[in-house]
Amino acid sequence: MGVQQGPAPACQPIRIESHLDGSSDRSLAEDVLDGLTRPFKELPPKHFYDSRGADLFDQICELPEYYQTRTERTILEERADELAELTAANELVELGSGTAAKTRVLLDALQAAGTLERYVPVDVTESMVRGCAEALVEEYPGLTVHGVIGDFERHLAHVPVAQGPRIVAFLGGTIGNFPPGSRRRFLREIGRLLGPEDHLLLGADLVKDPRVLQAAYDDSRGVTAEFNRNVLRVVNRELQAEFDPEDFEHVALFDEHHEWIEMRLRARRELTARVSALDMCVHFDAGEELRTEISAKFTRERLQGDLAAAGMELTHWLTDPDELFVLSVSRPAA
Ligand code: SAH
Ligand code: AVI
Repeated sequence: MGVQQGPAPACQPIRIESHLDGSSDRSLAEDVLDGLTRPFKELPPKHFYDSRGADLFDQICELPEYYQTRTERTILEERADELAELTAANELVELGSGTAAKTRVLLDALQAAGTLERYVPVDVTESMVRGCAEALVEEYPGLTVHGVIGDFERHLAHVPVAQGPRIVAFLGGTIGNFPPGSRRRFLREIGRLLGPEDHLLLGADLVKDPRVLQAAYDDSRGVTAEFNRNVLRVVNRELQAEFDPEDFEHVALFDEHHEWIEMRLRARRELTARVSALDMCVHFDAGEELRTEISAKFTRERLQGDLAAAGMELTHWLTDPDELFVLSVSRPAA
């Protein structure tokens, strides 16, 4: 249930709604119960992002091997004015907004064009939504922020009704973290946030040399390995479990058939860990793996196909000279 934190008369620049209210614990419990009792163990990647996981992700974005963030930022810097003119957007809805670091490039352009009125960040990490709302109303006088703390797979209906031309942004390549079937379903849900004149700005990582991909997910400083193991720390804290994250080795491999990266945690020894909140024990054989994330890589055909299946038409394909990453623009199909 949505809980509005404090009164929010029209003159208040910040309004934050939380839709988690303990349901995030339930969702983790369900995912652990379901994902850790299967023959091939799996957890969804959204559970990486407690505040430590969000910090680790920020560190990943600064790594030399992780080209995605700086490449997307450069594309945005080069094309933001064009996007502002194309969309004439009053508002920017951002899914998985994080620290909104790159978003500022777009907000700057919309402000310079004189159209910017409202920013709507949607993220499962409460501290991210609150922190960026406070920072942005300081940085952009006159901007209102309507933050939605929630799971974008369950709570998109709580995104407020559009107040004018809208951009929905889903940056960073997070669309690649969905498996193909749910990716199309999710894009269809996103389409429901768009009116006929609105635009979707979707960042996606492109297929490339597997060695470049491998290095991006297995960096030399071991930050990605820590990010990967963080999911076990989250399970320990939230569900009173007794995993020792050091019992697990970080594995990142490029699946050439599916053209996606898989991150896994591989048990270094046979072990059994109690999960007290669920009154259960989880057994791993030595070498057994838990899949923690897929990160799909795209070609133009793949993304266009996914968008078309979700009722959207690709209109612009903005990429860097090395074609590492794309910022795609699409609209509801006529
Ligand atoms: N958009 C930022 C952050 C990407 S990291 C960038 O481009 O750098 C992915 C973000 O999505 C994190 O902030 C994480 O908290 C959020 N996230 C992941 N799964 C989510 C879910 N199911 N619902 C809402 N937010 C989610
Ligand atoms: C958020 N998402 C797009 C990142 C990715 O590249 O798939 C998460 C990540 N996993 C390992 N490094 C970064």
